[in-house]
Amino acid sequence: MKGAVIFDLDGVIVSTDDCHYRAWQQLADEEGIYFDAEINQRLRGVSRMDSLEIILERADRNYTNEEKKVLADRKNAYYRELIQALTPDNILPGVGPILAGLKEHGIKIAVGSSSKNTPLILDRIGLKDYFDAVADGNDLSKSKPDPEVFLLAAERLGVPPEHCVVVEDADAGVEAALAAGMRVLGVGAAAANLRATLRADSLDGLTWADLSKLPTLE
Ligand code: B16
Ligand code: MG
Repeated sequence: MKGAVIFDLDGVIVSTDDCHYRAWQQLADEEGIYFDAEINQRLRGVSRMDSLEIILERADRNYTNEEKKVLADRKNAYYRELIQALTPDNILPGVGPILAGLKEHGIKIAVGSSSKNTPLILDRIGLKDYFDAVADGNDLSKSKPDPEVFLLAAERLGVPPEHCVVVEDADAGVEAALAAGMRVLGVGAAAANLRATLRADSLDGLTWADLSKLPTLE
């Protein structure tokens, strides 16, 4: 049977990771909490509230649940301001040709993202109606590395998990894909992850045929 490819959004289709980083940095600076690039790496693919918990590890006081909600909303407002500037030009190199090639060869494509801002981002980059299915942070009760997001995407595609390949930039996402019983191509920050089935620095230079070499898609 024809398989499917499920793409993570942030760090795979578009580089919103820098916008997340800047928004969290602004919040941490305002709160007087230490934050740096290394801590930021731990936030890749992790939900907004779980990301906040990681940032608050360096806070010198405890925050109530109500305060945490206010902080998360503030960060999201900073982030949404930044992503308003996204356009189709921000789609990462190599993504367009791979998506088109997969479609042309009858392989279904989906987005599997932790982000509740997925609909806004897909709209800004002109890919709102392009995918056969979308599963995102608005649908989820558990964050990556839980497989929920990818299992839901596969269900919405009507393709069994063993016929799905995931493309991910986060270690948490690689684990989520493996836990879903899927093969996974690690790109960007996950290109060094030896748990990934295949690894590449980016999608630039790869073709749909490179992905289709994975037996799941045949
Ligand atoms: P939001 P992905 C993830 O997107 C980001 O990598 C992660 O940094 C972010 O905290 C998470 O989405 C939630 O995003 O605050 O917009 O709901 O990599 O799973 O596409
Ligand atoms: Mg990601």
